[in-house]
Amino acid sequence: MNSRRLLLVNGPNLNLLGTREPEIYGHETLADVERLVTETAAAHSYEVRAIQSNHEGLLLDTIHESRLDCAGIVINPGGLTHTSVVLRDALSGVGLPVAEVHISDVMQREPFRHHSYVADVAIVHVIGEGVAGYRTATERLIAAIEGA
Ligand code: CA2
Repeated sequence: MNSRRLLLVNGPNLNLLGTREPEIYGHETLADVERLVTETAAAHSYEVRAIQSNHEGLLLDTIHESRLDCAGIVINPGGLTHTSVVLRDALSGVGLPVAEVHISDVMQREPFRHHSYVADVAIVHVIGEGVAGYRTATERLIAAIEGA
């Protein structure tokens, strides 16, 4: 296992970041998110493998493969947060430390966004800090990996 690589997962529709609904998700793009996490991790000598997909199975396959060469997972599961037992099982199954990020404050939105299937398999939760929350999540995850 490469202990200095993180997997960054962005789920369905997050490829649309920066193109619509800026009042909820801001103006930054998915590329900005991936750059932010990559730079944050690099400051701690970690590299990042980034995936965004609108296909649940591809997300599961990528998470499964990460168990071989990653030290942890930063994930914004998008809408799968609120629906997907299989995503939760994949994260639980690989056994890596997980940081869950949400750009918006899901607890202040519709009731169906209040429950997360991922929350109790994640050790870090960052909600409602905008895109900057990915930096917070990455730093907290690395601190946890390193036992700080
Ligand atoms: O706040 C978050 O980060 C969410 O995970 C985003 C998901 C939503 O289903 C969750 O409840 C909360 C939606 C991602 C879609 O992102 C878009 C971005 C720009 C334009 C349209 C969709």
